[in-house]
Amino acid sequence: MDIEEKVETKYDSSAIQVLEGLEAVRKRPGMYIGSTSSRGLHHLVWEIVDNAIDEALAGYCKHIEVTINKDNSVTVKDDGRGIPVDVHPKTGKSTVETVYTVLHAGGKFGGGGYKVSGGLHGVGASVVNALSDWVEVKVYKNGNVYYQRYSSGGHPDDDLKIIGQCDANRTGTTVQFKPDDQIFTETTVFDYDILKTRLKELAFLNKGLRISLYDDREADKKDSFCYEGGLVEYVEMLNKNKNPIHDTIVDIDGEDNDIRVEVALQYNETYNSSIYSFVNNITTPEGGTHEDGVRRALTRILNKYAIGAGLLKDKDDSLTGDDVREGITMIISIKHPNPQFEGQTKTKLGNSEVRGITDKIFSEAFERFLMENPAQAKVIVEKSMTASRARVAAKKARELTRRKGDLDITNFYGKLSDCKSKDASVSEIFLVEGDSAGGSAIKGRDSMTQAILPLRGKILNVEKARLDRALSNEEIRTIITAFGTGIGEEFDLSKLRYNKIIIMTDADVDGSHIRVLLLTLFYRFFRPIVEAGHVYAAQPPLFVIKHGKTIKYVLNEQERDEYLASLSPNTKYDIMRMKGLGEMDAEELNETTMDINKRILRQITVDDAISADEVFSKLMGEEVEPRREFIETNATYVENLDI
Ligand code: 0RA
Repeated sequence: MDIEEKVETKYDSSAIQVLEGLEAVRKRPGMYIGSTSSRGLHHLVWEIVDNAIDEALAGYCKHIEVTINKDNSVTVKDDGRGIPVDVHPKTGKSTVETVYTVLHAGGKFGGGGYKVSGGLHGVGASVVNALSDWVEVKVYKNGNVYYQRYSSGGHPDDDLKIIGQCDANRTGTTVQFKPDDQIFTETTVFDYDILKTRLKELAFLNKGLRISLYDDREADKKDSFCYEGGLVEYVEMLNKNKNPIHDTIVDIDGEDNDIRVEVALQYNETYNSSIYSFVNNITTPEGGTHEDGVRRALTRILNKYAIGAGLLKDKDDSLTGDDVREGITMIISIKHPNPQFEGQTKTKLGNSEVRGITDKIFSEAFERFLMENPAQAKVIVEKSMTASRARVAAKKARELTRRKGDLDITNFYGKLSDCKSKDASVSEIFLVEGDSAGGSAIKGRDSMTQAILPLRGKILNVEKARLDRALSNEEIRTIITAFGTGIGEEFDLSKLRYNKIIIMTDADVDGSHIRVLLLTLFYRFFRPIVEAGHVYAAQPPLFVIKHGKTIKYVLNEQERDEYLASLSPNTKYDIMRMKGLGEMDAEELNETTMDINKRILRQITVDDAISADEVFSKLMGEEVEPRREFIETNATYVENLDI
């Protein structure tokens, strides 16, 4: 084969540069994949899957199969055209080798590809190679099976070679890689559920594409996702436990200037808005121009419709953005050849031309939907008008709260034992279950930096309540006042008075319930506080082990057993199950749960906003059955709700 001859002659200085490139990746893996933790490990899979998704977007790949192998390597197989095997003009090596060994070669190979996936991280297959113990690539095309292997961080074992024949019609690429345990020192074990969640999402976002996942470490563990309806089926799933108020899910799919715009939406009985947007299959939690265009159009079109239908007479009564978003579940997904990301976490779309494009595509299609479905249009507009009336009422309630807050200052400060420091960056607030634990916490705290707010009753379930009703709940008002951020339109994260908000509840069912209610409140009404990582759960210990002068607190049975096993065999010890927080005295509470040098806090993170939304609507919504089912199958998950 002439490929090999050319490769031989060119295998000189450029080869050395290539290896230097991959060496740079190994020196600073975090710069390329974010981290070398479990998250970074899974990132490797996304890099490879993204390439196959690109091939699907180009219209050539129908099925992507991901397998976690017994040795914790991963195989990604696609039925696309196969990576080109000819010599790449720039590198003088096969395109396959170029893709796997030249940094940032992704996208630039081959011709005419509509490369849109990745985008945000899309660092390419060569990074995966650099961070792998070994990689094997097989390309099926021209009736041949081409093969190349790389090892020790990306060095080709040999050139690309034909190792066999295949059906003349068969095309595709199969990549298998084993992450390097010298790089991924924390873990090299892939998590089935992490892969499953994202692959399912990718299947929703790319209608008609089948994505299968297999786990060869366990018998019969597999899932396969394919959604002909795409985003419509996604919205259908999200609204499953939220009682939709109209039948047809609005389905919008258009293209303008090489920008593909897809939107699906449906209103439900809740008062929350669940809007999720994506650019090139990547979630954009900070929104951006694509989301702006759709939001703007939604408000304009519903106002126009309400006026046309004679429902809105006075211009002063115009529906606001918040009004028309109450109870909406909407997914916006655009595919852009050249996205520009900005914002703190680089997850906000900045391309200004997109705003007008999504506005136009959305408004035309949504207006047509309203005209063609007058009964459903009426239900939607009436929902927005009710929201509008409630908004006016809530504003009055808020004004009342504010005034009451001023008058009632003694009452408020009677409940909150604030910290002395006014510096939010060092201050923290404990939300403590019950007055008795609250009392001990007040005695056991560091009063300079730790504020205590004892919670008496059960917190209102805000999943079933609108802002105005939430505001009439005393506990919730106290929390809002303590946080200092305001709520709703007036919310301002920079006014948060504490760097850490620590939920301190017992390690039992009641405690979990209160924790979930608080998390629901934060997630629905103070989401930026959660997203910015300010919310924590205290972890009171379950056992105390005493031997000699040593007192050891442990969190669970496993830690207890490990600690006991670590003691020398003839240690004479006492072990006690800790009682509830309320039964600990101030010193014990400080020692086990509050002292910043000894305590263990669990940060509540929102890795995946859509999953969190699903969890809350299942846990807190109207329907009892899904809640029971969810708690039964996810008992431990509920105990450790890390959304
Ligand atoms: C560019 C051009 C061609 C195929 C591909 C890229 C391609 C890349 C990857 C990466 C993973 N799977 C892939 N499948 C296809 C077309 C080449 C041709 O028509 O010969």
